[in-house]
Amino acid sequence: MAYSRRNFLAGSAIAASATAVSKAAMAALPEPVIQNKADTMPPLVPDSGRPYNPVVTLNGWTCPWRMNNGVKEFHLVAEPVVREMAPGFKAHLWGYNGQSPGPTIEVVEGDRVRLYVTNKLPEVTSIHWHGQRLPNGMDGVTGLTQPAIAPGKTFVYEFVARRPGTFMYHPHADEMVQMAMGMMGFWVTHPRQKHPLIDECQRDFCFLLNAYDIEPGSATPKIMTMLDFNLWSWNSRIYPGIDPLVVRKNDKVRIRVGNLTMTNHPIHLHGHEFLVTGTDGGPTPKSTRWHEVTTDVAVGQMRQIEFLADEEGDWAFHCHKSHHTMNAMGHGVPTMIGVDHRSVVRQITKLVPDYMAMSERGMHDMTEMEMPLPDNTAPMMTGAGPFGAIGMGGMFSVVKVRREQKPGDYTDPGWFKHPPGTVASEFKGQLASPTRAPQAASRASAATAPREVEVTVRKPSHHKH
Ligand SMILES: [Cu+2]
Repeated sequence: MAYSRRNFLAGSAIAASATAVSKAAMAALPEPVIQNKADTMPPLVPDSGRPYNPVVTLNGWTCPWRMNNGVKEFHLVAEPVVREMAPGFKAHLWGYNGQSPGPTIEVVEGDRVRLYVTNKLPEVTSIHWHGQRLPNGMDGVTGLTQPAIAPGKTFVYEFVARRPGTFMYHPHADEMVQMAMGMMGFWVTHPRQKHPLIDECQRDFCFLLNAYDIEPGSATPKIMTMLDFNLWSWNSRIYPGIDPLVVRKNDKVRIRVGNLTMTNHPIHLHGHEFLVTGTDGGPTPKSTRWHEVTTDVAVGQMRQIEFLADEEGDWAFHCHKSHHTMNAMGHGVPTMIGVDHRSVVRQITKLVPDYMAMSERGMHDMTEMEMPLPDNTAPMMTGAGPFGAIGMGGMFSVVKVRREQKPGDYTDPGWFKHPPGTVASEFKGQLASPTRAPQAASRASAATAPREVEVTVRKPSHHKH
């Protein structure tokens, strides 16, 4: 669907912001465009400047710009925001233009870009344009290349987007706090003309990996957390709050991922192999590309993957660290698999009637449990699929490949309707009893045979030992 900027503005509940900066001062600036929803907005087809095939930001949007004498002008407002991380769960974050992450900046190689940054936070900030070639004084490092942007002040950055690729932006002032609070955004520089290393794609998605530590029942991240985050998110959304990546069968698909968490994320796609076609340094030489189904994105890195979506279905797409596909879990939960703790539960239930014993059979039961949760808390593992509970949270989504999807249509087609006979199902025939492998001859002698030890009970253990 070809959305003009007018349609985009009309259809996306955007409002001009009433800023603390004086009206006269703001008159010269492009009006900041504020977003108040966490929906995935349709691609913003450029209505000025060089043409390009725009990206789709997962649960996000692209920042509209103003052309001023050949310069593309953007206006970012750093401010406290309320981000709906999943339906029913709102976090009090810091971000840009009403959301966290901020809007995606899309420009074309060779564009001169002017970015106004207004600080409406209670403390100083700055923006670093992660990965860009630019004059040193535009690099955004507080104290090193510029003075900090004080609350209420607006700074202007200007440089030429010199190389095409996938980039990010984030503060370089009180970074630990400001990034833990959600301040970050995506940046895509499209090639100016046909590029030998950049293929045309029909779908081009982007999102940032981020993480928060928000205690169940509260709304503000704990900014001192370094490792034990409990919300692993894509664009400050957690599954099932992350939209599906909807594509038409046989579309060439590009997905751009940037990592601004404190750990690496092996990003895994089901049903297809992809090539890593771009990194932080831009497009990769063709001789360095090989097919994979998982690519690790380290802290501060960007990765760009591409594949031909030629297999219809609902394909899982997720971080392969299994703790990163869960929500708001306490890490102090002991492992109870194999432990018969029924008698203990009976004792505790006398004291605490609502007490729920966890998972002596594994944790899948948690997905179907109607457990009372504190207000403003996302369930730990969730998502209802056509066959029952999906049992996923956090960094998980679905790539939906459909034959009947119209070109450029991103609306969710619902669950895949599998052709008859193509779904795994219960076997109802006669089962043969298993044949055990015979003992090796050298082990037969009683003198040399190791004493068989069978471990039956794993003691409740703690994550931190
Ligand atoms: Cu991960």
